[in-house]
Amino acid sequence: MADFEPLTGYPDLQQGELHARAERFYERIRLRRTVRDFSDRPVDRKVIETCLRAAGTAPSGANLQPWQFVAVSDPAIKHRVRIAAEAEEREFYEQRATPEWLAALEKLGTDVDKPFLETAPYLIAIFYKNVEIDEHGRKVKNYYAVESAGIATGFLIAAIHHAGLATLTHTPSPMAFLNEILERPRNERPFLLLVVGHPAEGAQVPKITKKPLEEIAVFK
Ligand code: IYR
Repeated sequence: MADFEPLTGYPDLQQGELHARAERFYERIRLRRTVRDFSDRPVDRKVIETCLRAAGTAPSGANLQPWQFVAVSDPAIKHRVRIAAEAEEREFYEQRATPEWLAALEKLGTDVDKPFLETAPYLIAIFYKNVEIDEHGRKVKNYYAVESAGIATGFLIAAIHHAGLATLTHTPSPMAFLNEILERPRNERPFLLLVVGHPAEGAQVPKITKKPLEEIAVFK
């Protein structure tokens, strides 16, 4: 049975204030950049916990919250992740990637070497769950698991940026090695590996642009 309560957190704002708030968020989020050059400066676990709490507030199919986050700071585990990810990446760059794909990546200057997987203080592996396993070992279905994990990951990236830390969305493919190294059950499917930390001093990022509004949106 549905149980309802009064909505809170939506004050009755005037147009001017709506504009100002929308603008403020845009000006802040547009500064987020994918960083590949991380400092080894530690990050307090509490910061990561709070950002994960923010991610956990994301909407999800039937509110089933079909995600699992694994925050890794243990150097030995990060090392294993790096070795496994680089093996997949070598296969990608040297065998699997089409010339077209490699050409699309050229402006980002990425390659097989992923030192950031060890340098950055935190790796957050995000898994989505199409099914949940209940206490009797039975499968219980989730809905829109991938979409839900994607939304939660967006919240997480925004929260980490807002806190003042850099992120890199890393997608070695396939990522099955994450289940093994992080000892996660098979119903948890790797979605993305988020690298988190302070940018290295003097970090450089590729000169890229974002599509203008007119290209990404229409109003009817
Ligand atoms: N996963 C590889 C390749 C790569 C693919 C895309 I799509 C990117 O936007 C960036 C990189 C790597 O991490 O190098």
